[in-house]
Amino acid sequence: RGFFSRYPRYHEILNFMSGLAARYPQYCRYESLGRSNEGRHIAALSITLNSRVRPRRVAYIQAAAHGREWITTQTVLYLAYELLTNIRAFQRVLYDVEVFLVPLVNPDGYEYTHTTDRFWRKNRHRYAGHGCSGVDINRNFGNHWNFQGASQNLCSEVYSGTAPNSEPETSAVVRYLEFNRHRVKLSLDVHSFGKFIFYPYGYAKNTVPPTVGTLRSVALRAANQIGKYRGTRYTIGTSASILYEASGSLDDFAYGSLGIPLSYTLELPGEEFHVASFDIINVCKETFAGFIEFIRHVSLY
Ligand code: 0X9
Ligand code: ZN
Repeated sequence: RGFFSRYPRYHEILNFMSGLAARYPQYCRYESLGRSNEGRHIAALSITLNSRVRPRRVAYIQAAAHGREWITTQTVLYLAYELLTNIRAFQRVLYDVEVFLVPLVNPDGYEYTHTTDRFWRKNRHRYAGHGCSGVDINRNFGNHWNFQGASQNLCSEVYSGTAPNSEPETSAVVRYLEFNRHRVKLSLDVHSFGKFIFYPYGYAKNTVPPTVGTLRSVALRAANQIGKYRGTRYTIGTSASILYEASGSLDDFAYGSLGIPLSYTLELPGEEFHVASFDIINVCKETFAGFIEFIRHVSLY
């Protein structure tokens, strides 16, 4: 498919998503969680075995909270495409599980990386009288907000915003997760790059969550599945211990504030946030195996 051999723009992504929902109405719903700073939709796809029945559990997967991490959107769209075109093969995994996908959390930042600056990370919040703009959505969540690895300097790449949840992109996600907190068993925040699977907590070193054993073993299984395609090897741990401390991120918020038992940040492969066009499909395929493994564990809750 041509769609996975290049990087689509915002409108193409929305067309792809609504196209899937139109083609598979019995399994798929298209919705908007809200609008970004610049008014774009935070679009979502809900995938179930029967769209008239509300499953007891939800697997939540989001991508591109950081504008420049293009490959992440593609892997989540590929997941939607593969599930829907092959849904009978996933009957067991999807039993009483709704897969809820938000492939483009930060559409403004994403579009800006296509038009103006390939390496833009933050959203596009503008402040009157300031030269710098943008809040790091992955520092804007309300768990240890602005505690470490975040900045109150507007010009910083990790500017945490004026308050927890100050950004429309953050609050669209938070509203959905809070409303569904008892159903959501998995939260996967897909980023790039580095081939890491991070579990909580990321806000400080040597903070180990009570269920670290489960978090590790599910991550290990997912990493194993990813490796089967072409030997890609992931490193598993907390971001504080293997990358850096950073607070106000979705992983800590989902686990620590909402009690979502399986909460992770994935850092996909890539070189300096980029994956070459010819390689998009390979990253999509290997990551797909990992996604399915994560989703498989949702049915145990
Ligand atoms: O810094 C981030 O937001 C993530 N890395 S990225 O290079 N994609 O920007 C890592 C976040 C890991 N989670 C926590 N530190 N809580
Ligand atoms: Zn990122």
